Amino acid sequence: MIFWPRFPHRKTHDLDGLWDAAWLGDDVDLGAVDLSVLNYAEKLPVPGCFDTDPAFVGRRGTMAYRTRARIAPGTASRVRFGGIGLRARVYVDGQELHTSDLPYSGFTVDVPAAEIEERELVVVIDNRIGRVVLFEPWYDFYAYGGIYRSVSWTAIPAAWIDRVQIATTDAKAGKVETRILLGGDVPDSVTVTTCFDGGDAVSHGSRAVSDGEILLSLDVPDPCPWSPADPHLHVLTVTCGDDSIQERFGLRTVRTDRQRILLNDEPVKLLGFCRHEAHPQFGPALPLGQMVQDLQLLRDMGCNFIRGSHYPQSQLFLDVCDEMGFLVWEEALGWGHSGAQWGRPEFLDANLRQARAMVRNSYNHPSVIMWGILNEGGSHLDETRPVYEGLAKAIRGEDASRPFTYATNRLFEGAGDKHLDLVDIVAVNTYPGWYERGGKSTRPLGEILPFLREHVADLEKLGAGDKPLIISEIGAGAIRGWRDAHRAHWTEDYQADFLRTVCGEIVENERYAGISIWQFCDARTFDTSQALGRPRAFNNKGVVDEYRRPKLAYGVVKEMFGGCR
Ligand code: ADA
Repeated sequence: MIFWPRFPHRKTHDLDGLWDAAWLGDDVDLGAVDLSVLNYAEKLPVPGCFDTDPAFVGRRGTMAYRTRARIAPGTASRVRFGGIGLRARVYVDGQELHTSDLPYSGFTVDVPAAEIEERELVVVIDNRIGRVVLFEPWYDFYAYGGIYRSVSWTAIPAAWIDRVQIATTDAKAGKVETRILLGGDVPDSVTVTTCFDGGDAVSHGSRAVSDGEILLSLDVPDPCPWSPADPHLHVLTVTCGDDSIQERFGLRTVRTDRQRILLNDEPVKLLGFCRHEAHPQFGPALPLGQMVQDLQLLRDMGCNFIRGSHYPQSQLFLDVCDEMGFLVWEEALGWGHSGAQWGRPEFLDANLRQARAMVRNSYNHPSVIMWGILNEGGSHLDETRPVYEGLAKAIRGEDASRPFTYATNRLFEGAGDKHLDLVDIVAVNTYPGWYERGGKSTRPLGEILPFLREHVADLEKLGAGDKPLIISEIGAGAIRGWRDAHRAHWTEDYQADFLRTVCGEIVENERYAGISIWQFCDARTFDTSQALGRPRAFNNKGVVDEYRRPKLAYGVVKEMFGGCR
């Protein structure tokens, strides 16, 4: 499926569909693949994960995917990938063109022109953990193998438009700053035309190109701000020379003011969930229908907010969030790093590449209101400072228009979290009443409120008392269908009681700028003995199960959030 932006002058092939596939085994490295001897005996869907399919379920190893497209001879082209996992090598007509080691991140591959018309695209996927820096065996979600998201192939002119970044400076008056990013044989100057919402084209004459970019300040005719209540979208068409691009965007600003988050200069309270892109049959390769259903359920509960835990989001999903009026925290992949990774140059390098790609890919989504990094990283350690600082700087360098954060669970460790000075919004993951202190009470619900209030006091001590605070994770596990008079851990009853206590506090207390409950739906996790604390090898803290069937807590959250939007 083709997501935004669109290129009206280019021939674009949507490559989603059934591809040929060849299973190479469980010990073949990408570098050792000989394409000429592959036997494509299988058929697999793209988008899709091979290890959710009955024939390869649970397998770890290497799979080659193959498809073809007709590109006019002598024409250069680009293949656009919405996201793969865990590692991919891309070949066209047998020539190796790219390796992606950033799971979930969207990327493009430039393909040189050729004299043949029918071109062959092969993508070899390796889903073995340990082959990429950014996925470790301790991550509490399943590491799938496949082409998770849509793929398209487009012919490009000699000089082409890569993206146009659109930043709102005044939502009501419709004032935007645009940054046109060019690629290919970039000329010194080029004629530029713009047009909003299919209206009259405005010529900007010949514009000088500096560092591959052109900057323009524009006024949107008939401006209508974007908000959750009225998610109005505008489309900007930019033509430079022979190429055109259509970017969809929303007029909205987001900033923080002391303890509050302001959307279009009005305070907003973020009420919602952390959401994994997960389904037993599809892994993270969710069909559009499932994305829409998830958002309908979230809306039904009165949510306005989604933390896209724990990786760069699908562009298609963000398109739908733009249209349905959800506010999204998008975060780079990273989970619980507290060991030896910090000093390794390749760790910083992969994180920087990933963070920059995330911001560039998602820049124009009005739904995305903040950037996050490194879930539960070692932010209490001095040696982690260069990575946190480097990423904060890189993200702000790409986009100064959105707040920056990371989810910490290190307020209590050592001298506490050491990098809160770097964030615009403090985000705390905390599990009182579930992973109970001491582990002695049968129903430790009484632990929740004192613990949350302790966090608020901690922030004062750590010098972050004046920043907005989001409880970015809190939750309790429940096995759907397990109801019991004891209302103990793992019952739907305990989870419902737990979330009633939590939501009551967050909704009532103005100190909290928001919450993303852990989590929306149950999601598959490790296939190892680490799953001993994860019955069924699922993280069961969803308020709906993996098939989106509600637990008792669904109704409780709906009751507590309802009317809060
Ligand atoms: C952490 C982590 C989540 C999940 C959660 C839990 O906070 O960020 O991904 O693993 O714990 O369920 O314990």
